[in-house]
Amino acid sequence: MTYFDKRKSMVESQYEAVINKPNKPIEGNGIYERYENPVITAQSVPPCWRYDYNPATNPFFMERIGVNATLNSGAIKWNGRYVLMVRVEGMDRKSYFALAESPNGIDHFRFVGRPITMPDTDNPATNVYDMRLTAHEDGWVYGLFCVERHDDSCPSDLSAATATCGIARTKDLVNWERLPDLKSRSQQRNVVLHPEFVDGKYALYTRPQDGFIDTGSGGGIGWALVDDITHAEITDETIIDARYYHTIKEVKNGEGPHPIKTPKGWLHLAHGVRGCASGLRYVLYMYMTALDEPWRKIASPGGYFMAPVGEEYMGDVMNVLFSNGWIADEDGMVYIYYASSDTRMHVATSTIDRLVDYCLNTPEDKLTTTESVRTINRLIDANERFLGSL
Ligand code: M1P
Repeated sequence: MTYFDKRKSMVESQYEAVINKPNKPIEGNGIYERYENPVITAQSVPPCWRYDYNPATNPFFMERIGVNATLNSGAIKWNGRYVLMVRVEGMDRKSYFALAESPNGIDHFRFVGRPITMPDTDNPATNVYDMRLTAHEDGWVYGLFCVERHDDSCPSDLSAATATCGIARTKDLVNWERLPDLKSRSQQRNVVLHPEFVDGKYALYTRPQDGFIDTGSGGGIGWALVDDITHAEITDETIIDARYYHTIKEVKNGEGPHPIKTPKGWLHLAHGVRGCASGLRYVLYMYMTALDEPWRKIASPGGYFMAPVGEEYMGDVMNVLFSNGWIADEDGMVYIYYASSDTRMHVATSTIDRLVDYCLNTPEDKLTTTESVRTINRLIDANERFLGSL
């Protein structure tokens, strides 16, 4: 066997082992279950996307095009399969979108076809990432994503960048029609399309921000109606989930995937960011809005829903959980796809009933220590009925 053949067979068997590794739940806090293994990592990317298979041009069977990370993925149930629109980040720092699918939503995720060729607009992007998938009632599946370009108004600053919302739509997840980018007075990242028309218009969850990283005066998650998605422009924007001092979303927040409709309201998953000595800390939180007024908050469970644990703390950007994809099955199961530390994809499972219960019955953050202690005492008082004097 040649060196080339040995390496090829080793790489291929390692790849198959990664793809076929079974997953199982490891934690139950009553709200959701985490799973033992990530669902997608850089090693899940097919060898034929990374290796030159010609022994004449690649005698050492070297990896030619490396993958740095697989992260922030949109999600959709498609033809009975659990499909992720994965943000694959190459070793060259450029992200691209690629589809991976699984028969059960928790393991055996396999990339299919090729990386997505996303058409550019007249103003080409340097980088695109973090697609939110929405099967809209107009019959299209939309992908809204962040488009990053150098900020040419600061020619001497190599790190100056702008964030804009890119919009594309598809009927098959593979071939995409690119629409003009969202027009907005501010920069925008984490923009999400609501799945239904509201007052006959397209509805967006937005995240106005002053700069590429800083949200600055952008007060939180916004809401805007758009007449024409093929020339989308934000004219009015109202903040529906504000940031607050000394909370998990003090520095910034952003809508995750589009909300899930339940008989009791819309379930929202979002990320909140706060600063600490080691940098920024990204956690996931939830809130609910009214069924007939998806911009009106009706529940706001205090604190975070999920924060990094164990190896989730470590990766390219430490102390980060981020989610832009979840799937609600008809039987009420919910698959929450989240990335840890901008490096790998995981799944957690729950049910609509449990998530609604979590949102409606978890006490709110009343913003001070005194109020937090009061809330705990109210719980202990109520428990005395069952446990005797406490
Ligand atoms: O590095 C953490 C996340 O930072 C950004 O999110 P936000 O705009 O809310 O700060 C995004 O670049 C996201 O991709 C990344 O995971």
